[in-house]
Amino acid sequence: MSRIKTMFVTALVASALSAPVLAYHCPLDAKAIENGLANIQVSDEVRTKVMQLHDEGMAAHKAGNHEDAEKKLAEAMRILLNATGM
Ligand SMILES: [Cu+2]
Repeated sequence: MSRIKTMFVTALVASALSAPVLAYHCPLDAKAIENGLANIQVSDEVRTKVMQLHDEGMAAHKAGNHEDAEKKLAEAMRILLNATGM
């Protein structure tokens, strides 16, 4: 469990740090969030909130509104990271 968590957090941080390099990485962020939810135990409240932001983010991404999408996906990742206690 803790090794998976470490890998997940590493992926999240890498994704966050890559923001200035890649123009848009909404699908990568969404994937990281999905992996996180699959591998980390979080409360139903956190899961619901994270999934809502994930879905809103991907909807914005599909609509071509990538800045908005990344804001929502970043917020979802922040909530997930907080939920891990790191
Ligand atoms: Cu996008």
